Amino acid sequence: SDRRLRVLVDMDGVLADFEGGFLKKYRARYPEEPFVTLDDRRGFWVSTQYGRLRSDLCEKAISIWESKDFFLDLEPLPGGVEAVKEMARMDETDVFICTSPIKHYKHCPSEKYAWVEKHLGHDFLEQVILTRDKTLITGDILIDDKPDIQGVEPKPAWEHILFTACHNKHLSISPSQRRLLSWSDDWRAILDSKRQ
Ligand code: UMP
Repeated sequence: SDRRLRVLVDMDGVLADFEGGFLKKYRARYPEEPFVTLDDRRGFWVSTQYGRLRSDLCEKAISIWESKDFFLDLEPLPGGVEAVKEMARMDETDVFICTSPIKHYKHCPSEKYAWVEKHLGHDFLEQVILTRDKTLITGDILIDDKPDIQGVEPKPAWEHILFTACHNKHLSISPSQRRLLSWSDDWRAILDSKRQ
């Protein structure tokens, strides 16, 4: 029906611990190199901050998430899998996982599907949307940790709910923008606020 609520949920930084998984594998592979603690992370792009630390560290950072098993091995963030499963069981609610794969496509897209199958079950593969442009996807809300979500559509259908992450927690956002502080925060109230 046209009354159903459509929720789009990002994967990296919202359901899967990209930042924690990155730092752990970066330190294991480059134990002698400097790194950025999660507390000191600023800005969405890990590669940009590492490149500012020392220019050659940009490509070392990229080498981590381009490696086999990086995306598959990411740990679920607390409460995310449970929240998405509960949303999917709610009346009049459709939930999709909306995630941007990296352009190095050897491992990332298939591992994103494998992660969803592992943590949410085979049937949930129906709900996966891989896109580099989330503005093209229609929905009532998009829960995403990236502060600026842009693409070819200047007026996306969704309201962006900023999911708090190490890299965005200090950002002051416009009074109109809403945050979800974690999956312990009241995501049900945000969904209810969008229902007809
Ligand atoms: N990513 C990069 N560079 C970075 C940080 C992340 O390419 O410095 C990748 C990881 C994800 C994608 O595949 O960007 C972000 O996807 P969304 O969370 O926006 O869906």
